[in-house]
Amino acid sequence: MSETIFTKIINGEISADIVYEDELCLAFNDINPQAPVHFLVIPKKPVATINDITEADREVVGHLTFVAAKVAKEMGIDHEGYRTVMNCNEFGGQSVYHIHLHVLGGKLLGWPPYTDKPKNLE
Ligand code: DGP
Repeated sequence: MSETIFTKIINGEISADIVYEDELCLAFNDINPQAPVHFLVIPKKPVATINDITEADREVVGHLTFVAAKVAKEMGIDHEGYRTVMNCNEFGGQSVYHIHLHVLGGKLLGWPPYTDKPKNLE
């Protein structure tokens, strides 16, 4: 897969507001927050989309959720609640092709996550 902006963040080539890091993953605040708290948890291994996850990635993919919950707790949004989202491809609204778990919280979130009739129901 071609390198994305997230690889540059992992390699320290561009800066990000990093909130957590370990050997498997990195978490940093989203540059375009959609909620008072909005950070991304990404694997250090580049995987383009959820569709590209292999058997070998099972541990790290599970670890993303573990880290999301740990950081959410540290940020004090665990009790009121928050949302995790991983977008996939065009219909999912994915714009960076390096999987990432969005963690959104700090206010009551709306549902469903679209305003127009979704394309697949037209
Ligand atoms: P998605 O649309 O699900 O692929 O989400 C990509 C997110 O990545 C989007 O919410 C904005 C965020 N993002 C893109 N480029 C950067 C960047 O350079 N720094 C940070 N912190 N976030 C970025």
